[in-house]
Amino acid sequence: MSNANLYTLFRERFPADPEALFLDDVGGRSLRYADVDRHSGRLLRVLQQCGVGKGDRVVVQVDKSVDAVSLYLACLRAGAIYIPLNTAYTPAEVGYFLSDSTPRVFVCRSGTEVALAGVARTAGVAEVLTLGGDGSGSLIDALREPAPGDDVAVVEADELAAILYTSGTTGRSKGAMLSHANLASNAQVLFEYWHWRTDDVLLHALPIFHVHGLFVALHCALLGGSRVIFLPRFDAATVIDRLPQASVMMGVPTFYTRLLDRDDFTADVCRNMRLFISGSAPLLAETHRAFEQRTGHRILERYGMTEAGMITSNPYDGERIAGTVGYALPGVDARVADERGHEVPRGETGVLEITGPNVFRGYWQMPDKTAEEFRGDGYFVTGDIAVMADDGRVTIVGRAKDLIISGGFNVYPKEIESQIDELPGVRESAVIGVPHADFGEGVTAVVVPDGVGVLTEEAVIEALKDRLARFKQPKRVFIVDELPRNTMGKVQKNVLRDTYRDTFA
Ligand code: MLC
Ligand code: AMP
Repeated sequence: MSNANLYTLFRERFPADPEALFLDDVGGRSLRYADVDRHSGRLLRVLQQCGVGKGDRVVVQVDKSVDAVSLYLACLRAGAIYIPLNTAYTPAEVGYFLSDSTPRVFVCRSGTEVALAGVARTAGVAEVLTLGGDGSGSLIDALREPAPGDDVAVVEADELAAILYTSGTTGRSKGAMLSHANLASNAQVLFEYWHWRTDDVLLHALPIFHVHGLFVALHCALLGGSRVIFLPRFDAATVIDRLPQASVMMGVPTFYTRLLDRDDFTADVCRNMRLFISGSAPLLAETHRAFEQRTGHRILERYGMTEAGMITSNPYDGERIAGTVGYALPGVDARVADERGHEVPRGETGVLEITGPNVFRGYWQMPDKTAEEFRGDGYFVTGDIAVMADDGRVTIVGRAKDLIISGGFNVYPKEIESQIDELPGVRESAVIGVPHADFGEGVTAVVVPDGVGVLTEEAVIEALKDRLARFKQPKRVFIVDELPRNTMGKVQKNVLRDTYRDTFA
């Protein structure tokens, strides 16, 4: 029987050269392809000793590192379900994910295990480990102990490899279930579509708890047996320093605007680059133009989401048109539809719906929510408003879902509004995204006090500190007498967006 485990696909393609580097240079540590099996095999053994087997969840909230990548690969090999969490999440937020996913093991950053022990216990998590090399309970310390496992669990194509949480319009995060086949098919398509080469060198500055940095970037590199310059985070000066050694970079639009803000970002710095890719949020046409003027490179913009990996892409050889996200990827079928799921004529606006081998298996333990977001004929409703040209080229023109994207991170207003509405002195609130030169959209709250006591911007921001990850916290809070409403009593967020559009100008 053949094994659909994604790890076997990667392993088949590791380069023969024992010196070939996979991860290069994060904090001075590297990982050769020749060592990937052994390194992930040791972590595999530790996971197995903790009782992790097929279908068990492993929740991971750790800093970006060589070991973190090995832990992901170890989970694949165990047939376990990998659940990465944004390192910015507060203990309160982590508690929700642990209770919802009920993992066998939770791996956190060393130094946070005490703060997180309480929420882990409440969620009934048996093992809390760290990757830290600090003694007790650390996976890294265990690394020195066990002989590496060399097994790779046999899985069916539809078995789950990962659950990635994505917030919802109801304010409650949903776990998108992704199978080995979802991930493998998308990786193989992108590898071909973007003409990946084995001698490509990927500059990797994205976080590895989201689709973009974890799957899109790392999977392409693994399929190529390519080298990855693995930076702990995006820092424009470091990126400029390392770009001359790279041939491919992937980033969110903020990466590109921050690079353009610097005089030392020049065409010469990009002399060995083959491809710059942007996604996760809309890239402004003006950024696309400025980037080409400065470097001679036309950024290739693609579009995707947690539930489906990559969906459309501008072509590698054909025209990369600013402001568009290109064509449905091979194997993906996309249509623009009205609110009943009927396809609208080309050139007209509607919601983008998709099917394909990349589309997820549903939301973890939310069958009703899953059913709501699929049409009867199997198309998944993305919630993005799009127009499709006669030749199939897609332009994203808006969002049907109430979502803010700040620096490539999604923020669902409902979640923030619920937190603000619970604060003493608040009657109600509305959270909007308004243009922000650095983050694309800046989270902004408009709050109506309850008339008892005095409510200030500072007090609201302070009160949210322990409740919400920093990137979700409003960068500005406006206190107003009332919110604009339509005749149905619904808050008019478009009016608010207009009123506050120059907040970060
Ligand atoms: C950090 N902060 C943010 C923020 N990131 N605030 C709003 N939005 C963000 N994205 C906070 C910091 O905590 C800090 O708070 C302050 O803002 C300024 O921080 P900074 O030093 O300027 O931020 P930095 O650490 O440089 O991070 C910015 C960034 C990062 C853009 C490099 O956010 C990032 O790497 N984003 C990539 C997100 C991503 O990978 N998305 C892919 C999702 S997958 P304070 O209080 O300290 O001042 C997906 C599917 C698809 O969407 O299609 O790809
Ligand atoms: P996430 O849930 O983090 O995966 O975010 C997915 C959402 O990001 C999509 O539904 C889109 O709204 C948005 N997105 C991703 N790529 C692009 C892009 N190139 N242009 C516009 N929006 C994008």
